[in-house]
Amino acid sequence: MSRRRSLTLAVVLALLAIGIGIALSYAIHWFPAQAATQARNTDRLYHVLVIACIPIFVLVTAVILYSVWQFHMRPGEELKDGPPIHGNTRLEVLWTAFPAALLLGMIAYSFVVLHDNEKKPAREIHVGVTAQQFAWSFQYPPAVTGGAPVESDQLYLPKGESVQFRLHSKDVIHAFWIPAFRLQEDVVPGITVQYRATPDRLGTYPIVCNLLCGIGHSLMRSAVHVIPPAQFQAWIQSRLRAAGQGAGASPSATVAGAPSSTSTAGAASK
Ligand SMILES: [Cu+2]
Repeated sequence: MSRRRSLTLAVVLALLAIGIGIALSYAIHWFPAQAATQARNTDRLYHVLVIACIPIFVLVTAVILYSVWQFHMRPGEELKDGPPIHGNTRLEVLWTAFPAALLLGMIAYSFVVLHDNEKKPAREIHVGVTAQQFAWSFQYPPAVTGGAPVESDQLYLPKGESVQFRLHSKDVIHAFWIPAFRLQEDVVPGITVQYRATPDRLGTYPIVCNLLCGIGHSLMRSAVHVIPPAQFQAWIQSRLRAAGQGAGASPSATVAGAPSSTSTAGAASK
């Protein structure tokens, strides 16, 4: 086969591989459900990066395979040296400038998406997240409950409302991860870490500690329940009532325990 024809064949195969790669990146569902606005932004970013990377991967692989195919040593040439060439300045400028521009573009787009995800919305509620070996607990301050603070071991959030989480650790470093929100943040003892999300899909999704924190690390899981705002208010009210009825109810009494411990909360849990 002439070199021209084999080059055409290589280009056609490369284009085919790019098409298959991009089709696969769409056809396969790589991620869990998207349950927050931030998740949609993050997934779009991921898709753009994958689609930008597929042609690069194919180009590099195609050049390597083409060179192996066309320029390998034939029998009897084992002791021959390659031709003494100086290089190609134009090519070298191109293969430095093009990846640099591409990389800067991807960095700029990532920055914009992450910046958007962390932007302070006009209205948001605050929820405390406390990590300890090996459990999560969630604190709703009076500004959210309209009464005494409420504590829960499951996270309840109203759909469509922005939440700023304030993460604390009582012992070692943990990582607060809600895969459905596509966000993860280290929870470091001694400091308060902030983390924002706007849940926009009803349902129950896992909360995972994603940093090895000790022997019970794999059990350090909880769940986030995204519920309609009215149901969220009902859940808060049921928690306040349960706290009021508790033995020695003090104004600062908090309620911990299974969310289904009262019938109202059970109904609110989905
Ligand atoms: Cu852990």
